[in-house]
Amino acid sequence: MTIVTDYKQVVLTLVGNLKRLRNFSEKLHLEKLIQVIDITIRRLEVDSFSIAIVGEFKRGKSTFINAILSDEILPADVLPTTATLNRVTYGVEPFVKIIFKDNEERDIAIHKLVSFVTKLTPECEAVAATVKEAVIYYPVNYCRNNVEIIDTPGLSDDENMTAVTLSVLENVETAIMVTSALAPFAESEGNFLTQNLLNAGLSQIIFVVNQIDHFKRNQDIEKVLNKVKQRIQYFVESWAEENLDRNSSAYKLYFSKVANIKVFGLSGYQALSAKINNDDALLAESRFQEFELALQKIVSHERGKIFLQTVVNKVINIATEIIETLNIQKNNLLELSQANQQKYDLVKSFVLKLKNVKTKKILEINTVKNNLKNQTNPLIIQLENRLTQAASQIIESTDTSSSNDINTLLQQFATQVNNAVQNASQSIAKEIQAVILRELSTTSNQVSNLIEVVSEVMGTVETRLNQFDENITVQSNAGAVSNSLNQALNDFNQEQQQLGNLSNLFPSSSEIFLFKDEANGLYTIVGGVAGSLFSPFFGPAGIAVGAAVGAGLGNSQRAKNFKNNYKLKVIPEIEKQLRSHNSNQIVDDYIYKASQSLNKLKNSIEEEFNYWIGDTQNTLAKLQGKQQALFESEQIKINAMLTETQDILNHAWVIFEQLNKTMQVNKEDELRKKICLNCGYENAANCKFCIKCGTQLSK
Ligand SMILES: Nc1nc2c(ncn2[C@@H]2O[C@H](COP(=O)(O)OP(=O)(O)O)[C@@H](O)[C@H]2O)c(=O)[nH]1
Ligand SMILES: [Mg+2]
Repeated sequence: MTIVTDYKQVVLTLVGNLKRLRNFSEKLHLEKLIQVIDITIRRLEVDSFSIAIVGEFKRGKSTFINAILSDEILPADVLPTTATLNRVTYGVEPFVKIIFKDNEERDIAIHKLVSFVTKLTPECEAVAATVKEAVIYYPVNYCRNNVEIIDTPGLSDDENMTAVTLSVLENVETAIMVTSALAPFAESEGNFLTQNLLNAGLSQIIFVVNQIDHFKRNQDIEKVLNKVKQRIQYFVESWAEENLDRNSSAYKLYFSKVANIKVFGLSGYQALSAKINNDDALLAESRFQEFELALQKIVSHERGKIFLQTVVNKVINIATEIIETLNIQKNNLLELSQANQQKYDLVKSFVLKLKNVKTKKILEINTVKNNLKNQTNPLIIQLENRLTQAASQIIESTDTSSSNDINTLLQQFATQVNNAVQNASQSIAKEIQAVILRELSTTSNQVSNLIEVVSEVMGTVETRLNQFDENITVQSNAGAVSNSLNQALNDFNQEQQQLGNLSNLFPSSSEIFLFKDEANGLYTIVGGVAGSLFSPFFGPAGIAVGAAVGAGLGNSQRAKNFKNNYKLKVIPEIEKQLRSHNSNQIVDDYIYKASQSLNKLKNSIEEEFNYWIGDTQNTLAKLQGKQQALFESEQIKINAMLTETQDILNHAWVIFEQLNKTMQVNKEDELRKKICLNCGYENAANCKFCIKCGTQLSK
């Protein structure tokens, strides 16, 4: 399909594409694009063609249009005159429709126009301020078939007027920029051209250098025209250099509008006079016909292509902006997803840290359990030695000289040995207990610290998780976990107190009684609370003291013998009792209880941590899954829009190139002009009637 062979199909495709772009613009909230698209679609449907006459005030724009109309229709004056938009369009009978800003309409006679659209008097200016635009219906051939020529108020006049002019630019296909030969293309005109005209949606700009009648010599006129061309070239190129990337589509579009700068030097004023007075010589002098030929060509021959070009330019601009927006969104999405990933990773690292803390704590508690055994073992091993030592020491150090009564003496020995053994055993029991309690209390303190730190970390993690997705409320477990752990620690501390005194497992007090064994007549030491708590070291069987005890102990040798004898009897007894008693078992039982308590604590830690970690990991997976899905669906949507918009853009560029090519062909056609056999006027090749005298032109 080419535009030449199937113009209608191309238009349909463009409308379809614009509608798709509108849909995307809506999704992307690109309000400005929606507006441009709506206007463009409407223009496509109406098939209108608009030419705006723009330029600074007093360049002769209104006079120039009057010359086209061949009559003084639009008010022109030495003072800034035009205050509204004046649309000239075809009408069999001339009249004017005034459209007010409140959308009221009023038809007026054409000669009354001056009172509505000028600011020549304060009264007129007040009325003009209420007018949106004036539509001038006039039987001018150029305006047949929905062509309109728009007179704009002019730039730099005042701000409102400039705004009115700029608002028109998005809704026209061609702009004719009127400048004056007296001020060849001022800097302000250069700025208007580059910043406004070339960046508007329109696709063709024609330059008119008006008021050439100020120069009498042709070579001066040519000089001015060349100067204007150079200045235009300079402004266009330096702006592009500064503002556009050479490889961008904007650059290509920008230059396509000034690919062939058309500059017409003419005198609107002379042309108007010549037409009113039928002065052919003046008309020729005005050089107006050359311009009219171009205008004729535009409205009759090039119109469709220029119109398409404008639409294609708009499609390119719109699609490019949508693609830019989509790419930004895609980047944002990627950044968001990366930021999210980082947030997840951070939480994951916290969870992992907590897991490690837990594992370390469990290992530490296991070590404590082993310590209980390892550190008490040496004390158990010392037990027998220390008890027998205590017994011997007390036997050695007891003074026997004061008493000759064997019974009292024996009573005294028994009590002292008993006390010494008891003290020694209790002291060892205390040492063992101290070791165990020290380990347990260290554990308790450590776990207490752990709970404090860990519940803070868990709380932080939960707060973070809660911020991930405003639609998902993350249940907080940190408090409950911390409570449970504290409860377990309380229980653990309680159990330490319930462990009791290890020294209570040894005799705490007893009385020693001395019995005479009737069978052999010997005295026997017997634990007074035989079979009771005393039993670990002094069993129910008495200790035979032997025959040496009998006489008084005043003699030191005898006392020594007595003590030795006593030792010989008592110490093996202590050893025997110790062996039979199995004090290891008592300590083991104690340690077992302590270990059980540690186990309980350990299990609680394991359980609570696992619960929290498991739950947190689930939440994390849920959040991540949801966001991943959202991210992916968003990405799919963006990619789909991107692909489709890119297709539309590619299609627009194809049309763009085709149009450029046919424009080229048209330029060649231009050389083949149809000469009017009646008046000799050179008409464009596509003209059917002479635009000067109306004679039918031969093919
Ligand atoms: N000498 C000369 N004067 C012109 C020409 N065109 C317009 N003027 C005068 O310049 C003044 C401003 O013209 P006007 O059409 O109102 O300019 P506008 O403000 O651009 O619309 C008027 O006094 C016109 O008579 C021209 O081609 N030659
Ligand atoms: Mg004017």
